Amino acid sequence: MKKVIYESLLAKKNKGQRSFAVLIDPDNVNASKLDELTALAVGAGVDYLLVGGSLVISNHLDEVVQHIRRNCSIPVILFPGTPSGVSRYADGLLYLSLISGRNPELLIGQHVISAPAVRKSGLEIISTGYMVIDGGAPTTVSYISNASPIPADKNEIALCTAMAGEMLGMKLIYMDAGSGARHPIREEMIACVASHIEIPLVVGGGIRDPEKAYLNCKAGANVIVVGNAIEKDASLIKEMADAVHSVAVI
Ligand code: 1GP
Repeated sequence: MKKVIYESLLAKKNKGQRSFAVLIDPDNVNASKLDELTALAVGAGVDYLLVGGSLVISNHLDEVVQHIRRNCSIPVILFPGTPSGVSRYADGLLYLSLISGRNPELLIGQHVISAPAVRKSGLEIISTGYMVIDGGAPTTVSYISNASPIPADKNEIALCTAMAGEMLGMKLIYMDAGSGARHPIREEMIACVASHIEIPLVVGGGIRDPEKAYLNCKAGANVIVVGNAIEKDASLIKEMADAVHSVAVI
């Protein structure tokens, strides 16, 4: 099993370095948009490109991933909403189990169905405890998952969920307020979870400005994911990356 991406994440965590990931939704890009995003990402020193979404309607995931790979060497990690969100051209795949919900299909059911294809893909598989946190309004992920998000002020539920995920052997915890969330996750919750787990913590959903990205990192996030805000204003990539990389706390 490949471990290149995960080992790089662990090495950065051990050195106190934060990472910045840009989320690309295949439904919202064409070739020229991808050229623009990858050029900005390379210039800004973006650490990872996540590709996927809760609801991928278009049928050009392979094309999108191949286009990115031709343009740059930033690792491409799939962030699939469904088993069809897999492309063998990527570098890795967040193998998400929705541990904040109680929908058996998203905890294990779809994994069983997609396991042979995922194994055959040859991708680096990163087992991820995926936690959806209430972002103040329903998001695509909260609707599609048919599972209640963790209330935004229930730090102890988030903490116990993340601890359980870690003890079950998951390699990452991804706390997500959902794409375009009205309210991003509070720093108090991030700090509470980060101080009780040893595996890397990914945070995303509704982060719109570099200040928020910075504060999330200070609170303990190891990787910040931004999608929507960058779709609206790609020039934010550099400011966001600089803010995230400016935090170096062990
Ligand atoms: C969503 O965490 C990601 O799953 C990113 O969210 O699109 O709101 O940045 P945004």
